Amino acid sequence: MLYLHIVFFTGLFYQVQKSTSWVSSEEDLLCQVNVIRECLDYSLGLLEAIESGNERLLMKECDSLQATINCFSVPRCLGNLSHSYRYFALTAAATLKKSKNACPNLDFEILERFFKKGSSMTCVDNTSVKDICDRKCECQDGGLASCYRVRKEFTKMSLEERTHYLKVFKLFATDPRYISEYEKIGKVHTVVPGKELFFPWHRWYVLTFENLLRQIDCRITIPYWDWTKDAAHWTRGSEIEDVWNPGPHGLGGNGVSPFNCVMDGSFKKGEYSLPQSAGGNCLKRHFNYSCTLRNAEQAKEIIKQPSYTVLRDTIYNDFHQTYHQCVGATLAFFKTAPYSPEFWLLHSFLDKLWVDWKKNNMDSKSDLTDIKYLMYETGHYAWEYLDADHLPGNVQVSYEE
Ligand SMILES: [Cu+2]
Repeated sequence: MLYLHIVFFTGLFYQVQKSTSWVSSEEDLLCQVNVIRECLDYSLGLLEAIESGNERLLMKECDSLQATINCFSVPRCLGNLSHSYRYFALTAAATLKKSKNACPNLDFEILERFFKKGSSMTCVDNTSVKDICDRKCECQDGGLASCYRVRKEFTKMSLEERTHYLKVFKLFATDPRYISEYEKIGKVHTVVPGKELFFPWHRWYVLTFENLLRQIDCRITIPYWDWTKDAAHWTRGSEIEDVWNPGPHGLGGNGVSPFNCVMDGSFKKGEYSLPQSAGGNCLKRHFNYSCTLRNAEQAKEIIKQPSYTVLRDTIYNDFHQTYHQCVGATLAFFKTAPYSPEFWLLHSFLDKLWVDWKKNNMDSKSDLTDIKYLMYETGHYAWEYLDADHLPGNVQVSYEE
């Protein structure tokens, strides 16, 4: 009986391996192939055991099957191809668990949620629902439409959510599988476009970085930090919700002399360092305690006034440059700034201010539509990034207040 099951799974496995016709885009296919390759890597022994049909060998592979299940349990891409592999792992696990109690301790509940969620996706029209990748979608004609990635304010996220985000960030920044991608995306910032392309270029940059993190876990979005709400205490790390808190949900605090290395939190010296091409040093901060960051009143004012040029210049000089300089050290230099986690919280926030301004000033025009050359290093034109509701790759982004 067990043997028959095995033949069935092996058949399914090869069939699934060949079919790629469901896949929607090239990027998605790449994501799915990566997931499948990585997750099945844990089960190479299992696959061999399946092919050999040796039951005893198979029983020995319970742990590797569990590792595969755990790997498939993290959603990383939307497509049906990885869905089929999940199904494969789930059925294999269920069968082994049943067959003579081969692997009685297998836990696949976490994987089952994909299939439960899948079947409950027949949603009620005109309500909103979250998809597997946590995108907020509208229900239209019984299906999902208009799915948004939701970026959240960092200090309002739950501590678990923050910890998870930082864990994925750090995995991307330090794991040998991803580190070259991390280095590459940071290097793009060596030459930054001038003020003119400030908003669209950084929108591309944040989105591209977000896409990379979403290949590790597709529920991730880049949070923003609205420091203007509490500008007077921007250096504080003592409260549990503070950005600079030393806990696993925080970025750690100011650097310590003589070298200004960060010595606490998830990115402390010894646990995280910059890529070799950016100096290979510890993450450094050198808070300027006499700095005054812009406050909520000033933020409100700037997004109300109608001139795009005024918005851009004020955000660039008074919000952006100031923050880079006040935090100092790693964040103060083009070449190293993107290798600090605070860089992404900052640029996500500035992008939100642009979104908010646009909501308030629907009729205002920028000169960005007329730029005929591609934005540096991006392969895209500025006008492709003017609307957060319609971004390249069929992406829609919104910011939660
Ligand atoms: Cu910047």
